[in-house]
Amino acid sequence: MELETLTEPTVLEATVSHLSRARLPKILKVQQGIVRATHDFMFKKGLTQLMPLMLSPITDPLNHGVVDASIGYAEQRWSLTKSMIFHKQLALMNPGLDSLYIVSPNVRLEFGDRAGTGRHLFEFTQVDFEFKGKDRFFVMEFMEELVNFVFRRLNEELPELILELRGELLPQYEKWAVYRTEKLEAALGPDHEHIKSREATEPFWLLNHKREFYDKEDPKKPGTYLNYDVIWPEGFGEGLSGAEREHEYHQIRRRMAEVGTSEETFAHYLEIAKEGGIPKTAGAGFGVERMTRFICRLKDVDEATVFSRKPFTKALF
Ligand code: ASN
Repeated sequence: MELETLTEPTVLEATVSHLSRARLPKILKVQQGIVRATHDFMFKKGLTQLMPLMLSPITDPLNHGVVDASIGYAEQRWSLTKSMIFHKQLALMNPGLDSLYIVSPNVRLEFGDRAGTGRHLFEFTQVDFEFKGKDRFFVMEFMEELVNFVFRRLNEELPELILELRGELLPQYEKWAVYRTEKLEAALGPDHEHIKSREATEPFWLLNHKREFYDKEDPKKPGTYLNYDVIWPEGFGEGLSGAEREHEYHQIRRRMAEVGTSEETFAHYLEIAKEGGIPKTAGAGFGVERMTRFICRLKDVDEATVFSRKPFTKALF
């Protein structure tokens, strides 16, 4: 064996081989099918599409640490968008807008511990949607309907690709199972989400995560939260997160203090809240590449990228 074949591929070689994969055009076509069907579903349901923003003076604080991605411009600090959660709420201040969605690029410069999860990219796209005056039950039903709609369309439009990549056509689901984190944790321990995902054959809901201040605390049960995640089955893990939102000034401030979010950063948002300006909303966002991964049964979500975005890994383009 020649010495060269034993050495690690260079970053350039790895990049070229990643973008030349024979399966890539097929995976991309399925992903296109997901986005196309999603647009049609949103249009049919009357949600207004907003264009994405990549820079903002405020962005999602997230409930885990990432490397800061902000730049100085026009005597202000602008963060790269981690999610458009606040823009969804603020856009719904317009009395003529009741529901909206955004195909939103998110930059989350994850640390090395998320490089090997198979579920993380440091730059990805989520379909983020929000409804004024609706609750968690409405949003959960909406998502269940969206998944069946997208899956049906993929089966109709791309059956050969689905068969080749997934090994079978996509299912249609009945009502999804609902679990609570505290109950699963008591039964399965700290790794409950992954264990349950590996056991499951259909997507399910996981309720009540302790998270960012904007996820509403249950007024009837303080210390529990009116949020919900979609967990894809077969071990593919989290695919969506969403919640009913905090919109009342005092409660927002209480929750900020609880999770350690700086009030200073959110001063203007809080001013609007103080005037009662933040509407009562509920919504969610699903990761496009993660849905592609689940549908195509990809080992790693990075297989859905043309240019690798594996956390904490060098990329050339
Ligand atoms: N899109 C999520 C939501 O609507 C927030 C996020 O991505 N962190 O709750």
